[in-house]
Amino acid sequence: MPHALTTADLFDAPPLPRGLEYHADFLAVDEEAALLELFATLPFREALFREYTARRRVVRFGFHYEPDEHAWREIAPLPPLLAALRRKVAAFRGVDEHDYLHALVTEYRPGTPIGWHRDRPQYGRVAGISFASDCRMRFRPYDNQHDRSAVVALELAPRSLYVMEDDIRWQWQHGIAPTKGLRYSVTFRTRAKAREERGTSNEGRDRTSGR
Ligand SMILES: O=C(O)CCC(=O)C(=O)O
Repeated sequence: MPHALTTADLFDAPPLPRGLEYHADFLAVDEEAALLELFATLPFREALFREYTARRRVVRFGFHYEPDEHAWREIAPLPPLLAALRRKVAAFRGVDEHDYLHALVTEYRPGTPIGWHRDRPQYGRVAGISFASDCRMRFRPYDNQHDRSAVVALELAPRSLYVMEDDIRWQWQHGIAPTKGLRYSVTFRTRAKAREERGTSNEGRDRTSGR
């Protein structure tokens, strides 16, 4: 269950940007093990973008926003274990489970990064769960991308949950440094409300806006 903050956390750690939350030990060890068994059966493929092929490999479930078609496409229903994970995250966040309409499983072989980006504006709230090994996730303000002192780093432990909503979702970019070990993540996304989409209109401005 979510990590209880210690006194050291409260006094030593700088506050996270608004809308970014981190919860260690969100999953139990046996829940992680069962999902890793599922991941071993999934047909991962390199993530393709218009201009390049990323090194990380992905499998998508639920609904996906297809930028070339400017449309939502239904891909495949979530396997039961992934649906159970979505239920757990949704209950924790107080969100209807079906609002997390998109589920992405990503495999990072050792040395695989994900570059600076914001998720597509068609997606809204984001929840990510980490598996198998640690990684360093970094955040930088969208309007201050060259100031290294503004970068906020978060070490993501296996079985942890992070949440990106509000400011961190729209006013910050994020990325993951090359992973040391094999890592998997599950990312659940809601569909952005019209107000959120209008609020950003950032497509084409982020070097890697679509994920
Ligand atoms: O692997 C993660 O936790 C982050 C994934 C991500 O940022 C993305 O797919 O856009």
